[in-house]
Amino acid sequence: MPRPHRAASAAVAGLTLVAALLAGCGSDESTPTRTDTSITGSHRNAEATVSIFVEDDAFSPAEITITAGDTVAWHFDGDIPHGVQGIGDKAMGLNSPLFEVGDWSYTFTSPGEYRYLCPIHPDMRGKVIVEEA
Ligand SMILES: [Cu+2]
Repeated sequence: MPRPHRAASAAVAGLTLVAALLAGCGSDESTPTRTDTSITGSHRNAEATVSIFVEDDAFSPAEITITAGDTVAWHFDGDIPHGVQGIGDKAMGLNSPLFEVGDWSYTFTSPGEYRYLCPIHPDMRGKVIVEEA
């Protein structure tokens, strides 16, 4: 049963979105012991979205501290492509497409330090420190 080819790009975009959502939600392999069992829903208090700007050859700010449950949104605005790629097992879920201009976000559910770099420019590095909620 052939499908119209023009649907393919929309489908790819949809899959990319789903993949991003799954990546954001599926990285809880090292969940710390939670003593606060009263929070059972998907919403914790005061979840925030924090912005990092990706211009040519730098993440700005290069280091941020957030609270578990917060989302980091990388805003790409350069003349050449950049990406976000985690360093080490802890940051494995950080794996964005390459953008010259675009947005990519990731929700950090587990406390710890997440280091990342741009896969094209390994000298472009950043760190997200996630504190316990
Ligand atoms: Cu780069």
